[in-house]
Amino acid sequence: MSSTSPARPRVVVIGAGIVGCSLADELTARGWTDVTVLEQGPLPAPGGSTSHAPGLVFRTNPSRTLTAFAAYTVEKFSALEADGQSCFHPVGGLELATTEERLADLRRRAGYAASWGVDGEVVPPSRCKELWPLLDGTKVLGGFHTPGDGLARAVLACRAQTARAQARGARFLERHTVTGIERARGRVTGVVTDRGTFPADHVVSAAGFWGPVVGRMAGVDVPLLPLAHQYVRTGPLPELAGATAEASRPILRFQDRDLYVREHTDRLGIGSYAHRPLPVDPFTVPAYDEAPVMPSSYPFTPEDFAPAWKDCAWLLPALAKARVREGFNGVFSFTPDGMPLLGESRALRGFWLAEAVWVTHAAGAARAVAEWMTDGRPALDVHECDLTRFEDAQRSPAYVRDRGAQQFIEVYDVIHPLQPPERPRPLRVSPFHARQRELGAYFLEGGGWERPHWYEANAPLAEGLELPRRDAWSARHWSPVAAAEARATRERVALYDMTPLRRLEVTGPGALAFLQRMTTNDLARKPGTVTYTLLLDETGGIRSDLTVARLAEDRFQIGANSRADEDWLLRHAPDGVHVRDITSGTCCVGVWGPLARELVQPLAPDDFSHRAFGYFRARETYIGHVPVTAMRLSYVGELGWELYTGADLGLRLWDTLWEAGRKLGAVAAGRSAFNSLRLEKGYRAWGHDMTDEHTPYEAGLGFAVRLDKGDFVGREALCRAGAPRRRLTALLLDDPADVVLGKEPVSLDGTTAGYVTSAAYGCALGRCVAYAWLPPLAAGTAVHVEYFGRALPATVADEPLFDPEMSRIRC
Ligand code: FAD
Ligand code: THG
Repeated sequence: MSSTSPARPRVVVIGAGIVGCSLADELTARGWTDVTVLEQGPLPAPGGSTSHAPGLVFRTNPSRTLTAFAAYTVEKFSALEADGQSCFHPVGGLELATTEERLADLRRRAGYAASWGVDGEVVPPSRCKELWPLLDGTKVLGGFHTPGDGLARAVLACRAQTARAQARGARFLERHTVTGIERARGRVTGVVTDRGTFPADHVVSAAGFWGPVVGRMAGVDVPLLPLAHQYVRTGPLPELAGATAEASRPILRFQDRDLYVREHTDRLGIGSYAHRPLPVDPFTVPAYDEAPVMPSSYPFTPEDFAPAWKDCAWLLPALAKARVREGFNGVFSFTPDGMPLLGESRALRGFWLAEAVWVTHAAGAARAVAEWMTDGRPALDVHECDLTRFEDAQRSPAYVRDRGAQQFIEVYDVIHPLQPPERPRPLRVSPFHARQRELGAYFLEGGGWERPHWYEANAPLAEGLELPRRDAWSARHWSPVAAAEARATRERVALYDMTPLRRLEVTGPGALAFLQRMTTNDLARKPGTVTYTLLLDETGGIRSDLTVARLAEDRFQIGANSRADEDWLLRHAPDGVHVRDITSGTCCVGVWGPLARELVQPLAPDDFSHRAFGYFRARETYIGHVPVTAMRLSYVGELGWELYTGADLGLRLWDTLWEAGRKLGAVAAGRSAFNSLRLEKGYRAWGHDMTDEHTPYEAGLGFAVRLDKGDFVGREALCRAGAPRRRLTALLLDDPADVVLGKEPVSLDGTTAGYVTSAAYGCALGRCVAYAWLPPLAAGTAVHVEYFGRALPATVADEPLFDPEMSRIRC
């Protein structure tokens, strides 16, 4: 919470959909009772997406955060009622497979469910038919049954939460249209409506797909695209005659055809994502009184639904005699990555977003925002939802449109964790891009950057390499060439494009004091040193891990992770300390391997010997004609340097290194080798292996904390922390032929005890390395990692797995 907020701040929430109502409930439950919810439509069904949502809640999601949000929605709404009716109807969920690929995907989803604590099981066609007698059992190959999923009664849940919040003092004002946001000195001060102005210390936009409209009033980007999605109800089905319950069968997903189905007593409701994207301009949505039905409901376009109907009748033969009785094109939000937009704007303090949230995730997302506002941070890691996460190049209207539409198209597709977006590509390229293409780079994408995962030019090196055969899934976006590149790095030397590594420059007379206060390690060392350090929050949770190079008394270069790092530093920076992201204008090559010194030394005017240029040292020097900042460190665990220069000189730098490397057998190597090497060495990747839910001690990063250096953010919490109850644990898969990819459940004595964070085949180890969150376990403990329903044996290992003496780096 910002220090300028009073003890009982005045909060205005814009929008009384499921998100706004849930938020009012969560805030008032935490004692922030001065809450006013402003809603342009009539209550309790004001005409937004919530007003007509069929309310299917499937909790299982590749994102642990979204699954936790959904689990809380189920838990909360199950305990809520209005008019004697529960706000959640636990009919269960059933996802169907009609193809082998989908069936395999359901097994993988069952793995996510187990990892995140959702009860579910993959069942045979006979059980699917038993659960859903209307199915043509011959069409399905199996299903994923989750008994705890079901139907949220969204409008009822709005009413129940409104009543609770009102009882604690909140006001809900219908037919108040917000037209402006008032501000002074970078903070919100009030909200203007057509019926007067409401002073506020905090304003939350929970305006659903109107988010961009409210965002514009506040001068805050809200990167979401409203899209229409078709939903129909059939007439009564004779097969369901006599039904009295609203629904009694599990909610169904038929993802192979982009459809879902629920019962409405003796009828079925069918939702379709099978049609073309139907974008809606949020600035031209009619007001409630002008809308034919309601603002979020557009006229049904039957031609878009025709193929979906045929597909549904194929699966549910009873539909052959039925027809669509009513349908509409309902509007809701899609973001470029399909995740919600949560958090406070830095440019306009006190202005929060709680947008692009499904009913499924509404209670959980609202709780997270309420915790964030009242406690300063959500209990759960929400970095995937953080509104700061998009790069500048990912905020253009064109990008939001392209990616939003693609999210709609792919909503039910089987998506590989490495699958890059189709469009817009290429967006960001490093200065070495032309050379990478010449070398046959296999590009994937991250943060808008084209990132080589391996280079086909290295294919000859993979010949004769003995590698275990991979299953089709783990073979996707992978090549044996990556293993050859990893080996070349360990045996000779390789060039890695590190340009996408985020770089921040921190300057000014107070820069050292500021960074000392913000991070855990001691940075008060002489210019020319690099320090590995952590950004913590007040509770001791890891917000990021950084390298900080002191290049001059008052000038630091930081190697960072997400955009949130810059945001966090900027929020805390005192006057006179400047924080600037320099990533775009600069580039970086990592030169790593036992021959790295032989490669670099002849090109440099300075002494690159171990004595003259030690480990974790930095200096400004030259590589041939190119001025560089050289830092001696290596995320892959080999001797070598990160060489930074301006983007304009990047190609020259690459070519110079490449030419010099020829006689040493240097290769260009990609992300795939990089990831494998860093896991062998035990280097954590923030956002995957650890987040702000974890302390440095749990994550095995206690060595980067200097409690005796003076106060820093998070220190007090660390001093109070007891012995870790869980640890980031290194596992080695027992069978050299087994590989896993990440997020798989790990079981101990037959019970799920944790989950894999990241994993890769380690060439030097000849096994797959997997890091996992587990209770503290002794090295040698036997566990199992579940992969597509198979229990793969694995063993807890001592860290680091590779080169524990550091003999390869400190030489
Ligand atoms: P909304 O419900 O749209 O609420 C936003 C409110 O803000 C509106 O009431 C609006 O009037 C108000 N507002 C906007 N601008 C202003 C202003 N300037 N001043 C005052 N008030 C303003 N999700 C699921 O989880 N499961 C499903 O099965 C499901 N099915 C769906 C089916 C259809 C056909 C559609 C369209 C959506 C479906 N969704 C489903 C998505 C879900 O409905 C939405 O994601 C969710 O309801 C969004 O809730 P919200 O509170 O953010 O937005
Ligand atoms: N390079 C640079 N900055 C970075 C990364 C990088 N910042 C973000 C991320 N990657 C940080 N991650 C690590 C992880 C481990 C190490 C460096 C960056 C590392 N650790 C050594 C170890 O643990 O043995 C040394 C630690 C120490 O001596 O304190 O090298 O890739 N520029």
